[in-house]
Amino acid sequence: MSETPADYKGPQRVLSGMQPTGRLHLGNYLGALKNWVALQDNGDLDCFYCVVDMHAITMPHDPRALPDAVRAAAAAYIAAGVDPDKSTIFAQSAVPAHAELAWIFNCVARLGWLERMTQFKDKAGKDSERASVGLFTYPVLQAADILVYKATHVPVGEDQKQHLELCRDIAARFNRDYGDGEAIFPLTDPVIQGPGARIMSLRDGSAKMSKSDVSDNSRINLEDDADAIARKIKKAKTDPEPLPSEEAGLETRPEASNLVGIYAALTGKTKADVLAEFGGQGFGAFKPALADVAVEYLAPISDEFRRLISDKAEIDRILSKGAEHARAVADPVVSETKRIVGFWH
Ligand code: AQP
Repeated sequence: MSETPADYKGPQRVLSGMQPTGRLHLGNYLGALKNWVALQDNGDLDCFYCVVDMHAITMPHDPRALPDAVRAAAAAYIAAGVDPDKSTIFAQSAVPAHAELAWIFNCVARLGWLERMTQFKDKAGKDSERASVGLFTYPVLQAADILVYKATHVPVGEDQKQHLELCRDIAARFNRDYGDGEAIFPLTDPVIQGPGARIMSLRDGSAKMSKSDVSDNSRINLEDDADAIARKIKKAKTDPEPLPSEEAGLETRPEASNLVGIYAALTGKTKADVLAEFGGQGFGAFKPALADVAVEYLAPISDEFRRLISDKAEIDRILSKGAEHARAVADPVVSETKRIVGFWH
């Protein structure tokens, strides 16, 4: 039996999600959302985009704020171009099949696989004994999120690469243990592409841009206005050297490399193109050019976000409709899986 994706005969589906753990930022957009929209507009793929609120409770959270945070994430998806008439947008917790499949996958994944996950080590910090068990098994739930739709493509940023390898390991192990010669689950392909796949903090070129960074100046939020964007780029950490003319000159300059990468991702150019234009110039010239590009790009997204977020009823309608469709696809997959592992039926 071969376990390659080519073996898998099911429909081509896309699944991805974001945590409602804060305001979505440029890293979330360039690393993932932009590719979500491209895959949706490709036309041949059935796309499922969820707000992963079950993942959000793996860390301390405010239960009163969570429902609105889910609505805000859904509004950001739509403002960024995810079309609820073309893609299924829903809250993860509204589809119980994710949790059911996660339990089965907890019994497929091996402890050693999870112990290698670097995101757990980063998020748990030094006192990992006090981290929730949910944070440890987070990648297993993520595999269930994906495979409960038998998704074949998952557009994510580079930081998710290791989790997607684990998802493939779980699918391969399940297929081998239970498949009887058949690929029950696809070996999902990560879609990680473009200069935006890893956007770094504006305050520290060695840390990724993140919702949970305590400094708001470290990120550009999708809902920031023009003044905030220009101010954050002006304050972004850099070095005193002018920009190099060749990409190799960025290798030891993480902050410069990050800003050039952001410019490239926003303009659809390569880093080499950007350096051909700005090589030899200092940040005094480059930062205002980057701010102009970022403001022009993000203004329609933040305007649309503000319009959508003021209409809670409309967002709830979209989330309810999405959940209904998601359940209709996910429930039969879980029923089939339960039968395969031998549960009473
Ligand atoms: N800096 C980044 N560059 C490129 N892609 C990124 N992603 C996140 N940060 C960057 C991608 O965004 C998607 C959603 O991520 P998530 O909400 O599940 O959580 P995360 O990866 O842990 O993102 P954050 O912003 O750092 O959130 P917190 O602070 O809550 O942990 C994923 O596809 C991710 O790759």
